[in-house]
Amino acid sequence: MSERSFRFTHAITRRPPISAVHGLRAKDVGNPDSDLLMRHHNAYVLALRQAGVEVSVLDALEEFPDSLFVEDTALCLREGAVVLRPGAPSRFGESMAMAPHLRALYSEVRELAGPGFIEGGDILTTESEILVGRSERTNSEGIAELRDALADWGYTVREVVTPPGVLHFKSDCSLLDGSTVLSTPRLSASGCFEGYTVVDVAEGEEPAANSIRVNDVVLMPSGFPVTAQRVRSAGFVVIEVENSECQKIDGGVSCLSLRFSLS
Ligand code: CIR
Repeated sequence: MSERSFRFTHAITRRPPISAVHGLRAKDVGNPDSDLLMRHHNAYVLALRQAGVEVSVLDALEEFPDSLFVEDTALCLREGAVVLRPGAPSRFGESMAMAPHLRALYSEVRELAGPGFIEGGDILTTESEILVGRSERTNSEGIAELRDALADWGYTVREVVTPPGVLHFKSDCSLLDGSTVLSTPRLSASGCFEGYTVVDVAEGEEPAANSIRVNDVVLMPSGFPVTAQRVRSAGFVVIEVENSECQKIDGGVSCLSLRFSLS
């Protein structure tokens, strides 16, 4: 079976701006500590490198407080990249800022014409399909535009639903291997993972659902020991990374990178 959904040669990240203290959040639990956020980001980049990925670290964009969450700006596949249209007005310019970096790497970069919206945090690419959760940031028009953009690359795009009150589809799930997902019970209960093997996160450990499989390891946010043990018991190698400061502005470990393979 192909492993294109989790074998990556490259990743793009962007340094946290000082303005990240003004990042969007559903609930105010205090601002991220800028120094600690930077230290966590450095450790995250190192963890990706140790997983065997060549990581580009782009300069901070102070005018966009959420610009460290590069995942929301694009969908990167083997055949090419698609520049997305974030549904948060304050984040729209982030995609435009990402496009030239994608063009430098890929021979084919597509842009969605709109008027729909779609953020990368709502997109889960598995071995057999691309699931996209409708959310406050991603609407059916955006999903239809993505489906059209990918048609000739042979991908199936399936529209699903992000649970109410949850920022992104992938706030609540991640890929562990081509056909195994880590999910919150509230999301898996929706039935969207029929045909997949599902590992549920432990009650009270919902943020652990946002993890990433990168080559031979699963990067998980630290502080969720029961779920980490479940993932290990399911046969995966877990590397924990500190993510407390991103969590204050609703960011998980997937949001901090675009991961892809150029070979
Ligand atoms: C936002 O609300 O857009 C940011 N504060 C967090 C974005 C997290 N991104 C992601 O889950 N892919």
